[in-house]
Amino acid sequence: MKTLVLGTGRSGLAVTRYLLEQGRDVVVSDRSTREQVEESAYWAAFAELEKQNPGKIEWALGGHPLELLERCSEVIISPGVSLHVPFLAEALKRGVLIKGEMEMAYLACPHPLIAVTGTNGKSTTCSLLGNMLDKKGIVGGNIGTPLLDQVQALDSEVRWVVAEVSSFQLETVHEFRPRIGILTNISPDHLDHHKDLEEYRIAKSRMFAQMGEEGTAVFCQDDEACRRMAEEVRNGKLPRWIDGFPAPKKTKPPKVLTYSVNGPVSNGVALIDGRVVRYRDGQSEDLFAWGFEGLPGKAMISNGLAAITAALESGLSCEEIQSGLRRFQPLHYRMELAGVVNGVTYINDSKATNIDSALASARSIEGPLAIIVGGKDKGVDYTSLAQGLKDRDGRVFLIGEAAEPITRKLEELGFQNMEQSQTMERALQAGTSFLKEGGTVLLAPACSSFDQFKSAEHRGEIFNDLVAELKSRAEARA
Ligand code: UMA
Ligand code: ADP
Repeated sequence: MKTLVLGTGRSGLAVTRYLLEQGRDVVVSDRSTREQVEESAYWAAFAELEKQNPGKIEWALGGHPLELLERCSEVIISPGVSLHVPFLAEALKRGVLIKGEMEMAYLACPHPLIAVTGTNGKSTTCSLLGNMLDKKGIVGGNIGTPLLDQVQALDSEVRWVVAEVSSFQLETVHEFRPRIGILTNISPDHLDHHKDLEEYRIAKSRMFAQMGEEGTAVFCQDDEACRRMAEEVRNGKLPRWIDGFPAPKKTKPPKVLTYSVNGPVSNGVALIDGRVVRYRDGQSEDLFAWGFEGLPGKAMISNGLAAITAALESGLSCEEIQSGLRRFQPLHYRMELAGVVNGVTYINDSKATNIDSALASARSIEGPLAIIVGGKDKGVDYTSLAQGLKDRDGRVFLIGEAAEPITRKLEELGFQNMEQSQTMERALQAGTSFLKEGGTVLLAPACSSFDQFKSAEHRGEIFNDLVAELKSRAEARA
């Protein structure tokens, strides 16, 4: 029997390479046609693998034919493949084991894992932990680098592996058992992949399903969905398992810690009067003053507290933690200052790919606002976005596939301060003209990017390039 790999992106490539190293025969399948796959960024690497392993890769491109289920004992899927595609629904029915690269990376990893999931703040929290651990840790996973590649090439000083884990990746873990697992928050997202919000929540809960008493589960006390899941973990009553998957082994619940920017917690870390305070069974211990320029605003402080809670649990000293926080450079396309031209500030939050993150960004900006919203429609309800935009009262410039459903919701609320820009270029021009007296043009799309761009990073790059052009034209005129 062969092993079937679904998807020829970054994750599928890492899995194929790993399986070939293990001497396995592999079928690689993608819904894209051979021509499309050959044009992708990863084709050269696949072709090289095929050359080095003659006869070991079989291709099934342009779809996932059902007959493969007769010949393959395992299916390893890429994160972007939904369990609802008909091929996988059939595989589940036939009891074929479906796994993902995160599960394989966990099994291949020689060190304990600190895993971070949540709708927003994953990359920032992981990067902070990477800074704090310094040479003692590496960061990978959903952040952009397949963890399976990384865990096979670790420096000897590494003691901890920090994994950014998406709901897509968590759907297909089985034995996965991080030593420390963090949930930052949950709000509606990815409803084009998951059936509904509860299914999205169930996927996130798989992070904690196999954790035993040697583990620590960390939750944001300020987020309702986190408080609920913390309770479920404490009581050993996580939401139901995915139908067709093996049930988790019964374990004693892990230790539960929480963090808060709003007030004390029972066990964990909180920000109190500008200072970071650790709590153990209600007893407080003052650690250090908060004051880290790279982490402005409540959301970033919350990510900082998540990282501090996990770092303390992994045995790092306050000096190591503060040094990591001090060295933190804001990540690209997350509230990034793209430039200031003729009194207008341009902020690039291309990574605000859901409603909660986009509204948090809009609220954090003071003064006149032109906000660019829209992109690929992920099937979420835009009512809260429309209400939040109305309350913030800036002018809204709509782009992409989701422009229409968002416009409808804004109109239902009687909001009219908006225009259809369709493209990023037009939105930026129109936003700039609107802010003649100064203010902020904010890119906070609340949607993913795949309708008009290759990725959120690509969208961010285009925005920065357009701002750089504006700047050089303004300088040439001056
Ligand atoms: N495909 C199929 N059948 C399907 C669906 C997709 O064959 O039914 C194929 C596509 O044609 C394509 C391939 O699968 O060739 C793409 O796979 P993928 O979408 O999983 O992308 P990868 O390049 O493998 O990258 C994945 C993650 N992508 C997604 O989750 C969508 C990357 O996260 C991750 O960094 C990488 O693995 C390494 O772990 C990106 C992401 O957008 C950054 N994540 C989402 C997010 O952060 O919001 C969850
Ligand atoms: P993720 O990896 O989960 O997408 P990032 O750290 O990359 O998260 O941040 C993405 C966007 O989400 C940021 O641009 C910011 O707008 C928003 N954000 C970050 N952290 C939080 C948080 N804790 N709560 C709400 N929004 C956040």
